Amino acid sequence: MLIVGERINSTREKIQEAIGKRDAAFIVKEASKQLAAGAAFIDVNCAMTSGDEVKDIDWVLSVLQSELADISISIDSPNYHAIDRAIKIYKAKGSLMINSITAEGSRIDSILPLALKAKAKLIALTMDDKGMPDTAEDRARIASAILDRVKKDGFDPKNLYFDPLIRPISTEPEQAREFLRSIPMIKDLGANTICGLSNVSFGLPNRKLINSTFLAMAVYAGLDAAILDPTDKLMNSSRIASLAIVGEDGYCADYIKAFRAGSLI
Ligand code: THG
Repeated sequence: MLIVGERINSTREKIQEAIGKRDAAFIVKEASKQLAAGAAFIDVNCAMTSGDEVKDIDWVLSVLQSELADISISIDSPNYHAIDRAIKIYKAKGSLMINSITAEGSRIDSILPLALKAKAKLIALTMDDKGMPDTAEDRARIASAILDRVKKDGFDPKNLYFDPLIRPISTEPEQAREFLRSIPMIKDLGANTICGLSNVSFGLPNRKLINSTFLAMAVYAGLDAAILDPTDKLMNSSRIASLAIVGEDGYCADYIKAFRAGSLI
């Protein structure tokens, strides 16, 4: 399972502060500890900062790649200009992921050429002009339309990750089930699946328990990648145990290694 570390997000106050103060050491530390905990990509979101997202994402990427020469970055922005700048500034030896497009035509038309040129992976939210779908079938229908569109321009579905968008079970108790049902349907189209987990527990106490249990269920459903905090011990334990249970950890080698390293809960 591909892990995208979520901690460098300007919705977190500490990150907003660090970007505002140009605290390079803090940003590098946030990336390093996520990489050490197993993140393959580091998600970077600068939308809630000074008001100049382009300048801020430029600074964050410069700082990260100057200390971590082979870092892979997920550019978390719907903003064409921020994505364009991030791609231009990125010189590290890893790869890029663009987070994200939707079924909205204008956004695909502008961002898809950037992804193709940068040979980046691409996250597509299963969302259209009508908003977020309720059912698994609607999620798969939107994914199929996006897939047809990106294939037409020669984008390799191997590099496409659909996010079926999880919604809070506190207000919509049927939504986690619809999400989970959509995973195999989308994978059958020939693309990958990804999601952020924290929305599932919105409005509930002890959110980490809900998030990590949901991750286990999503692993069983076949989720290929997740945007999460890899330094969260419960989440990490749940991920490693689930992968062993579904047979994606040969001889439970990663599980045993994590146990010996003391990183399981
Ligand atoms: N799908 C895609 N991209 C996404 C999301 C998604 N990007 C943003 C988000 N969702 C995933 N990233 C984060 C980053 C930080 C936090 C949650 C999700 C976070 N949450 C704590 C909370 O909500 O209480 C705050 C903890 C803290 O402040 O330290 O930090 O779904 N494609």
